[in-house]
This record gives sequence, structure tokens and C-alpha cells, in this order.
Amino acid sequence: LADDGYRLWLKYDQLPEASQRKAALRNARFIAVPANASATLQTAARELQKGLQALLGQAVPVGEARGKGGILLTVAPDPALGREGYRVTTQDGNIRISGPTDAGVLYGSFALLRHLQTGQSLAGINLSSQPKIQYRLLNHWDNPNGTVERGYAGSSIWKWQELPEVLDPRYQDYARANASIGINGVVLNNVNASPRLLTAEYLRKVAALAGVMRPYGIRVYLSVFWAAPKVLGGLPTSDPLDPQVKRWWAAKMDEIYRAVPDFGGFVVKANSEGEPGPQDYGRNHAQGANMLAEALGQHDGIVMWRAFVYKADGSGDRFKEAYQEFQPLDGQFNPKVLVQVKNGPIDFQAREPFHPLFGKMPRTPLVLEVQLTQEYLGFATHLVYLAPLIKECLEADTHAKGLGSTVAKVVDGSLDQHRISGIAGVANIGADRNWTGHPMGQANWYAFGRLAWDHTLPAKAIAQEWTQMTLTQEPKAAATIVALLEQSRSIYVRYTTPMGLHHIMGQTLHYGPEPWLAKSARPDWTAVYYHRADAEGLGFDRTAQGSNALSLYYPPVQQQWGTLATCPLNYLLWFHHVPWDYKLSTGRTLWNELTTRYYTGADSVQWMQRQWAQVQPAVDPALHADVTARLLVQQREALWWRDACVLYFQSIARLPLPPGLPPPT
Ligand code: GCW
Repeated sequence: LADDGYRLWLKYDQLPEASQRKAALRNARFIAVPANASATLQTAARELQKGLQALLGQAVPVGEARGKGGILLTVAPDPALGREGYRVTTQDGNIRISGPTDAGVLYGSFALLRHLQTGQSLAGINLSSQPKIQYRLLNHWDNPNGTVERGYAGSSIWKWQELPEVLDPRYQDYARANASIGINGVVLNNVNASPRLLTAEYLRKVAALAGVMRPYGIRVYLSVFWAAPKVLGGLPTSDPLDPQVKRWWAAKMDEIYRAVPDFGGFVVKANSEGEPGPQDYGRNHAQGANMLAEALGQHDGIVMWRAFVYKADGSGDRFKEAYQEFQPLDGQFNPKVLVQVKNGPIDFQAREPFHPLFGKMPRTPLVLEVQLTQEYLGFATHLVYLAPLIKECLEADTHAKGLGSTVAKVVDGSLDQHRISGIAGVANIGADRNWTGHPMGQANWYAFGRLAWDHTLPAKAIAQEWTQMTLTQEPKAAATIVALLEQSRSIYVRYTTPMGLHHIMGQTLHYGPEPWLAKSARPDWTAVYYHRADAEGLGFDRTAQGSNALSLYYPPVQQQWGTLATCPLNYLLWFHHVPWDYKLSTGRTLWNELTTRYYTGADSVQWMQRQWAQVQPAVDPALHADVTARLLVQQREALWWRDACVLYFQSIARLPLPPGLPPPT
């Protein structure tokens, strides 16, 4: 039967080797849960049973412990494990999955299944782990009408019109998939929020979804429309300092928590891209966020206030705007507030330097927001594995407290000893049978969860796990696919925006090349604003001679990125206006290096096609054909990017292509 991708990495295909299965079965004769087990523990037991039976091809009963050779689920205090950690150990002839909470045991159960799915033995198993980040969230940009902002995998999986009565079984599979990678929160709706989500009618629907998520350790959250007091409450204002407004929100919080007692909290996009916010009333972001946090009162929720703000100002530098609005507010936020910051200063480009707010707001917990939906990375037609992009940001050194002050340590709270920490991935999930449109997009959902749990995991190891669990156990094919995944993002950067070019995509769809775009209602949305190509050279000068955005970083970062000689070529045009004939460390001039990268990038898509062709015997035929076809689109569009950009920049640089490169097609 063709695999339609629905089962994701939880396929539980029978283990290949009979001997391996036998050995595993000796350790998995039964699953024991305590009497009166909670819904979460029962969920863990059921998942183990489902997984083991399928992997081993034999029945594994759930019930009381019966001698040796079984799996025991136990909740037991274990201060070394935090709240959600787990241990999987061998003890007295049984395997024991334990954790300080039910959720920990659930995560341990999935860890055991992953262990088997990746071909490891149960004999002498000894695993332990706990998450480094507390709030690990998917952000859905889903609208009540079923559309998904920047979604490329069909419509929303939430069928609002059918809720709360109809609970699509898919909701449970969604929750399972998230729990299996440690995601513990889901923001159901778009940050460009509809006020409807806060109505009594919708809160019933939200409560129904929360009921499905709860046994999987997942809390639901909502994005808030700032002007709700006016629009829903009929108040004359939504001023956060107005007593009526405060009362309206406090009452709304009580209503929400009556419907969903474990409700997680809110994400807010305010005074950004036309959304209303506290600035409409002369208040700042902290005043807005704090009002919501106070309205939460005794309820156990948080407010994630987004820092994605900029004004349409063609003479300024958008790079600096979030910093300028937020950095001065450090120390003014309520303890329930986290500020949510995109990985880079502009907007989810294929490669960005880390956002300068990381390391510069030590008194405020910062949520790292990354985009899994491939808005600027080829939609659902280009194969781009995002773990290397996410890791690049996490591993970047802010130098806030000396060497090794990585973004990861800012985000996990360890650098500044924060009590709470968070990470958010903008979901790439839709109603397509295979969830993500591009079958390989599943790897990005998977990788996000794994990194949210443990940001030290290497991108390659995550790709290996995912490939083995999802595509094939055949070692050579798996290695080929992993190499393909690993290279895919840098290939994408090469044929679209090499060397630090950014924001030169088409304005309406955010797709395809439009480096010539010079006019827009938003001046800082034109491509020429960003690439600044002229007769002399290319790139945005952000040194002291230019916008001086570099000054937002700590001195060691400024020093590294601040000179042509020391700036890594991958970031060069982010920070420098470089003469076309400037000789780079590669020995080539800027023009020759740029064009070479566009060409080698596009050529590399053919390499990807060849690699993928090789694994054909080892993966499901339908899935193989699907990815093959998508690679054809990718190949066509890589040439489109290459030719459009090379020809456009050539019209300005007026230089010939370096020898050996064929003319654009
Ligand atoms: O990248 C931009 C997107 C918008 C999005 C915005 C944001 C939800 O084009 O669609 O709006 O970012 O992150 O708020």
C-alpha cells in the first residue's frame, strides 16, 4: 500500500530483523501502569502498546505487572529531571519508564519507541533527558475561515464550523505527533488575530480542542486581537490603562479559564503591520503586555508579546526598529511576560544574522520565533531542511556575558537565570493528507520539536532519526537522504540570496525573484532598499559609515562583522556595500563570487535530483515520485532565481560572466 505520509515519523513499521524483534520482545512482554492511572499515563501506555505491537508484530498486553520482561510506567519524584524529564532504565528484569510527572512518562515512552524505530536495542536501555526550554510551542497562523496565512499545505486542520461537537480524529494524531517530539503548547490562531476567537461561541470550540490535547501534555493558547475590548466588548477604547478595559480583560480571562482550566496564555502582535496596539493610545509595548499579564491574575498563563515591529520608513534601517522599540523596555515587563523575537532582524529570510535583541534584554525572557512554514524558502515545492538554519541562530554567540553567550543560552534562560523560557515555531501544517505539503517538510516540524527539547542536538543527528523513522532503514539510502537534507538549505541560499543578500523576493506572494522592485506603498519593502546595487557595488552598509545597525551588537560581534576582511562571506552583503571588483578571500571578485554562487546553487539542485534518484528502491514509491516531481519544480525555479538575479545585477554591474559560466537561459 502506498504510504500517503499521514503517519509521519510514527509509522511503527515492523522491525526488519526477526532476531532483533525477538530480542526486543523479550523486554516488552507487557506494559504495566499503576491502578488509577491518569489520562496521560493511559495515553502513554496505549501509545507504547500500539507502537510495540506494530514494531514487533506481536500482541503486548497492557495491565498489571506480571513477572519480568515488561515495561513499567511510574511517576516518581526525581529532582534531577525538572518537571517534564524522564528516565528509561533496566531494573530487576524490567524496563522502567519514570518521570516526575505524567507528561515526563509520556515523553519517556516516545523516547523508547524512537530508540526502537532507529534500530537500537532494548537490552540494557538507559536513557534520560529533560527539556532545556519550558514553553515549546507551535504557532498556527490559522484563520477562523479555514485559510492559513503563509500556509502551503492546504487549509487549516481546525474545522471551526464543526467544533465543538465534531472532533476530527486528526486532532488526536496531531497531538500525538507533537507529544512525540516534546511540543507542549499550541497557539491555535493567526497572530493577525480575529477577535472571534475570544467570543463565547469560539471558546467552546477552543475548549473542545484543549480536551483532545490535554492527555498529550499540550496546552492551548490564543493569539489576541488587541482591540477586542472595543470590537467585542463595545467599549469606547482599548487603552490598556483604562480601568474599564482592564476589567473587560480580567472578566475575559475568567471566562477563558472557566472553559479551559489549563489554558496556556496569549501571543500578541500589536502595532505591527497595521494591527492595533497600545501605541494607538500613546502607551508602550510593556504597558500593553503588563495589562494582559495583570488581567491573568491568579491564572497560570503567560503573555508572549511579539517584537516584530517596523515602520514604513524608506530612509531608516528596518534592521534596527524592533531593537529601538523594545530594548529600552528591558526590566519593565511583568514576570508573566516573555518577548517573542524572530531569529533575525528582518523577516525569516533564508539566512539572517541573529536578532540583535538577543543578549540585550537580560531582564526579560525572550522567546525565539522561527518559521517552519517556508514563506521565503520555496513554499512547499522546495526541499529545504531547516535545522541548520535554526541551529545557526541558536549557536550564534551574542558575547553578552563574554565568549559562549549563545542565543541558545539566552533563550533557554540559563544566561540570565530566568524562571521561564520559550521557543515558537510557525507551523507548516495544513489539511493535506501528508500534513506539510512537501513530504520532506515533515522533517522541519520534527526538527523544531527536537531542538526545542534539546538545542544541543546536531542537525545531522535529527535528520538521521527522522529519515530512519519516516523514510527508510536501509543504511546507504538513509545516509544519502541525510546528506541531501543537510545540504539543502545552503543550496537554497546560493540560488536565491547568496552572500547576505536578503528580501529581494516578489512582493505580493513573497515568492520568486524580484530584485528590481523599486516602488511599494511600504518603502522598506522594495528590493532595492535592501540590496542597494549601484554602479560601484552591492550590499547594505550597516557599519558606522552607513546605518550603523552593527552598533546594536556587542563589540566582539561588531568587530567580526564590521570589516570586509573579517566578515564571513555568508553575511557580507548584510553589513557592507562592497565594490563589484573587490577581491574576496576566495580569490574571486565580488561579482565573480556572486554569479558563481548563483550558478553552483542552481546546479546543486541537479545534484539533489541525482541523490534522490539513487534512493528510489529504498523508499515508498508514491512518496518517491512526489518528491521527484517537486524537485523538478525546484530545478525550474532555481534557474528562474539564478537568471533573474544574475541578469538584473548584471544590468547594474555591467560586467561579463566569469569564464566557464554559460549565459542565462
Ligand atoms: O513575514 C511576515 C509575513 C506575514 C506575517 C508577519 C508576522 C502573520 O509575511 O504574513 O503575519 O510576517 O510575522 O507577523
